[in-house]
Amino acid sequence: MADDRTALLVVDVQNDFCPGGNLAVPDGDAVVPLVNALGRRFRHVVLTQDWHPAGHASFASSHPGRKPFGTIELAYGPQVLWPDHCVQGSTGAAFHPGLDLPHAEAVIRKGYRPGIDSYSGFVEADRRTRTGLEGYLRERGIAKVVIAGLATDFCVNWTAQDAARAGFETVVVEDACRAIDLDGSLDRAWAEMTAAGIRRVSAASLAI
Ligand code: VGL
Ligand code: ZN
Repeated sequence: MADDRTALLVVDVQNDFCPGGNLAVPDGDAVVPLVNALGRRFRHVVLTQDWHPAGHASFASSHPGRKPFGTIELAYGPQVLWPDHCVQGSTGAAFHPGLDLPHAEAVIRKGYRPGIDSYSGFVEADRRTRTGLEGYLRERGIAKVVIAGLATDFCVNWTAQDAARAGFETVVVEDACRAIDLDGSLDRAWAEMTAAGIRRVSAASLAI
């Protein structure tokens, strides 16, 4: 059992990121049993939830003539355009029905400002707007975060990097994550996470 200063951070295990969803991550639902089993090893579990208003700036449909998976320039920099996904209150935005984490203590929603995306659970894509997660974890006395969920190369990667940057000991459980893998983004994500001192483990080898 993990100690009181360690939290499991479950990133975006939502219907739209699972097969049949609007932005399905290949094999995304395969993380559900692993995340559930991991959850039983932690006293403290926190979830993130991608939570966009209709017409969000990250949706290709909000930019006439643009297609999903292209890139545009927004005020804060380049933005990948996605299919409409995780619209507030929709079934797609709901957690996967198989997720079984009744003791989860907080849900941090992100990406709810119409003009700002947020892959990270900590800081939105403008790199200024904070979700409150860092303050929440600090106030709770958390020093170490173990991260699992979707997608490895986007929300898991950005969340892990911001966790490490904020000074949390950061571990990513590789087999409890699945990737979108857009133009080599998965290899890049692991290179970035490794360079940031983030530990990459399997659920079986995780020592907590
Ligand atoms: C995500 C793309 C857009 C993710 C969220 O959870 O990785 N990816 N919104
Ligand atoms: Zn999103």
